[in-house]
Amino acid sequence: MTSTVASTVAASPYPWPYGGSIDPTRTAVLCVDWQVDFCGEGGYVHAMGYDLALTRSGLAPTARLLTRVRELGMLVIHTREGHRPDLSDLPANKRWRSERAGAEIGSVGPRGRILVREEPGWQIVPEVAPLPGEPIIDKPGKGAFYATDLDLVLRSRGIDHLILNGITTDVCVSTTMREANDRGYECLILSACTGATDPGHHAAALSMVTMQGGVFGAVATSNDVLAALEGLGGDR
Ligand code: C5J
Repeated sequence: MTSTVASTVAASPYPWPYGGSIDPTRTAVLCVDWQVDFCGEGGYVHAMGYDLALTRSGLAPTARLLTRVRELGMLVIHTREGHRPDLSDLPANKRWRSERAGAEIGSVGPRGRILVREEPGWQIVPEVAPLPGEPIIDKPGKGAFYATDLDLVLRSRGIDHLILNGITTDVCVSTTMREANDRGYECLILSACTGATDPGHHAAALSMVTMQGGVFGAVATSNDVLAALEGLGGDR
């Protein structure tokens, strides 16, 4: 039996979605770049010398959230950052900056060619792997709307609310949220289901969302979302 309890997330700086309840037919969970290159041994982030615990911390809460939203039949979408094997979609400045950081995109590392499509490092990690039928958006940039058909996929399914998780908070998740916000999507970012290579940048990226009354949307925990989803009922 469907509950009549309002399914609103206790988010900051406003309850989300504002003035209403989560509509599972208009809301997608967007999983950004949970790839070996960003959170796995021998990947891009590891090669740059960062602590993988920081980018892996969101995996367990994200997996729990995915279990529940899939039970409810909500749309789950995944993104992957990566380039064509011939690197023809890799801007020169992105390449030389990665080289300066000690992990040149396209070079061969322990998990194959760094940030190149189809390589082991480019794969999504098993903890939050896509299920058959879930859309996967391959993107050459940081934002998931740039040079992709994400907007078309979302609009074709009537989605106008996004719940964002993934890595890294301050780069690809943040860029994607800003792009989505400019396109009119109402966004919620999940604090413990994201992570960055620097905890200060993670905190700052979340804090920036909440300024000016929620300039890019709202912030919540996955537990807040799970509590709100209880109000939707559905099989357990
Ligand atoms: C980065 C990403 N950090 N997925 N990519 O280069 O955030």
